[in-house]
Amino acid sequence: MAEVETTRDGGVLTLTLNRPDVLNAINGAVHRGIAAGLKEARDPEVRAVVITGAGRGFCVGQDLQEFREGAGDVAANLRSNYHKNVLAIRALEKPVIAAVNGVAAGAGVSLALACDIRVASDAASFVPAFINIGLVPDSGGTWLTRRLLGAPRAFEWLTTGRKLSADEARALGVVSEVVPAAEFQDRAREVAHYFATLPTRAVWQTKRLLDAAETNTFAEQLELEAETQEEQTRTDDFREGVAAFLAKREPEFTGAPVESHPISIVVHDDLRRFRLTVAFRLLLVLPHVLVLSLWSLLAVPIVLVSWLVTLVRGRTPDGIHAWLSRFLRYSVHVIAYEFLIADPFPRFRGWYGTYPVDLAIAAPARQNRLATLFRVLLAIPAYVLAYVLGIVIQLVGLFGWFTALAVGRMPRGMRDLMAYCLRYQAQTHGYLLLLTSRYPTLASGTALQFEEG
Ligand code: T3D
Repeated sequence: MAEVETTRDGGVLTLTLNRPDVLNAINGAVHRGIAAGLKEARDPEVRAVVITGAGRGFCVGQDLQEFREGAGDVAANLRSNYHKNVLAIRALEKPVIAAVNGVAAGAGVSLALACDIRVASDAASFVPAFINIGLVPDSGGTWLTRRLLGAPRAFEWLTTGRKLSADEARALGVVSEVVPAAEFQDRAREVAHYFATLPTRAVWQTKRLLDAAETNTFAEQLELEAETQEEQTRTDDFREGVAAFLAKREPEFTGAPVESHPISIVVHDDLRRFRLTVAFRLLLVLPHVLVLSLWSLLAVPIVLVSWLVTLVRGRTPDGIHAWLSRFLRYSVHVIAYEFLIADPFPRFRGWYGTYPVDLAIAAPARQNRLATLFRVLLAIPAYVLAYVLGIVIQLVGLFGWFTALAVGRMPRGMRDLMAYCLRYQAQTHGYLLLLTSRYPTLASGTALQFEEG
């Protein structure tokens, strides 16, 4: 069983630290599991993240068994593991909720404090613990407690190592609410789903602004707020919020980023190609072609159902949207592999964050019923262009094949051109599959992102 389990429930991604025998003490596998979960959380369909623990503990920090033979290079471990994960929580453009089910100690306290909000079971407690073994707080523990409690109270708590009960933590503002243990899971789920329905971009910008306020002057912060507000007015959620207010109805936010197409390609490929798998690429891709054909057969009735439901309700059901998103993403992984836009052998499941050429798809949004009715006809011009761009991919892929075979690398220009064409194709198919009502676009914008390989 995985040391960190990830589960999805609508827009909520839950990471459960899963070493209950040692109260979820952190070892290498836990670090890696948290890192992978936070990467998965970048999927636009995820709009809130929960971190919690299995069994009676939340997380008791570093696994002290690993110190039995000596501490090793502690600073290196902190830098390459703990720091990466707490920084990733702060940088994640979604709310992160610590559902503190039981005792939190050492870096487990830091982990909870790095989250945006903490909901605690009445069985939870908070133990700084570091001082008890002659260490200082790490993983942001001093910065985060000082920010929450102020220097004198943080100093007293961290140097005495005093265990705070959940109620004491609530009184100090360390947690926002305490829930009886029997009701805890339900309440944590409720809080997460509430956050997942908010205008995600506005929640993220609020988190970013509050973090920036730590170091900004008042005048700098005013300026940052003004710039951010201007950006927010260009989001669909802002338009929806105002429209809903004026129509006296509940808003339906999607969390879509600013003026970006809801379907975008994210590339984090290092351009290196393994000559042997390049040589046999067309053979190696065959199992994927077979699986993709089966997915395609299944997709036909599902799209028909989706079309009918969207015609009636003006919105694609969440479950169907999620399934078709995985189907489209998987097809992008396969095409990227086949034409050497990326090198690793893809997985068969189409999860976000599992391939260097990835497809980000926003949560379902309202769709115009008339445009839904005539979707196939409306898509024809885009489809013709997508077909032409498919030929471009094939030609560039052919030249790329010879180059990669000769030098073990794909030239950046070729890779980027193919990714650009692939993005248009994916947007066209997404439009046809009713994953978005936004017409495909050739404008690059934020819908094509190249990240460090
Ligand atoms: O190199 C680097 O990475 C440096 C980074 C350091 C970051 C840190 O986090 S340093 C701080 C490490 N954490 C601690 O010092 C906490 C140690 N644990 C405790 O003080 C207590 O366990 C608690 C107060 C948290 C809970 O007490 P209690 O009585 O509820 O439970 P327990 O009986 O002590 O623990 C239950 C089991 O979990 C027990 O195992 P056993 O005897 O049933 O086989 C215990 O050994 C194990 N456990 C608890 N904490 C850890 C642990 N095992 C490994 N590492 C732990 N941190």
